[in-house]
Amino acid sequence: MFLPLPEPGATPVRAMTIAGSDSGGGAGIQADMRTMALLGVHGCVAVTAVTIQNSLGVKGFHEIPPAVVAAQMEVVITDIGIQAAKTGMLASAPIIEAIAETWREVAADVPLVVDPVCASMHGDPLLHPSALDALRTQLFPLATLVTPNLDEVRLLVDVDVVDEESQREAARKLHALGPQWALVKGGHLRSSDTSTDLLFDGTEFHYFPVERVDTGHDHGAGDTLAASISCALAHGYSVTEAVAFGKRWITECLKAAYPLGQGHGPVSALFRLR
Ligand code: PXL
Repeated sequence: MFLPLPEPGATPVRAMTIAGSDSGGGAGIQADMRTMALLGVHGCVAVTAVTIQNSLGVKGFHEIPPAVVAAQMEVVITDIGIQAAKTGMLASAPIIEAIAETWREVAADVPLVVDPVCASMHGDPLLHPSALDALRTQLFPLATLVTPNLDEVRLLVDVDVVDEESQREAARKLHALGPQWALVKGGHLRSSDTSTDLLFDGTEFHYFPVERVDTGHDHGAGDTLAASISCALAHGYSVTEAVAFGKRWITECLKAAYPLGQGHGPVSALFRLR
């Protein structure tokens, strides 16, 4: 369940989140940093957008200029150094292009988890529709792993995942866009008590059945899963090991989810403090 912790005073393993800020603290950068910290990983940040949101939804967002996103990445990666990164909300095509260009220049060999965030759980858009192509053509080919949810799968490769066969078809189509691995979540498939995620490397299908946790509070679940996978990759785990680890972590975070405000509460990594 946990990753090796650093000794006090020793420099921890570092991971970077390239993502948006959630003013409500449940998702985005705030969720990523919480998971990184509670797994003993030093989290670094390239902020892409500042959302104005609470538990009821996203009221709007302010985009960070692409050059500022790129500069955050560059100064951190060339000084502090990172062993893995993840992307979340990227907002626009110019931001995605700046991230991809910088990644190719300074981090080409670092494991990268791309969580292709398109909308909030309330359906509020977090990515301009015109940016889908940049995601597919610029960022996916750089990814070690992509982790779309089923709505994102539909937008990206036009597959409705309703059963195991369509889940495999989605994995094949996502993999064809260039990432080394594609994870197709089974979280929204309602046919069984377990949720089975499918991981594909272009050759073999790997299945990850996990206990389904029914909670009304799952804000930040996708972010937390991708962040925990990036932490395990930063520690040198293989992709299959890192996904297995991430599934265990998000299951515990879902069990610990709590109500917040008048709407949806977040998944919680805080269980780790007990
Ligand atoms: O959970 C996806 C997500 C990612 N990043 C930010 C968000 C959300 C969902 O609301 O606000 C900033």
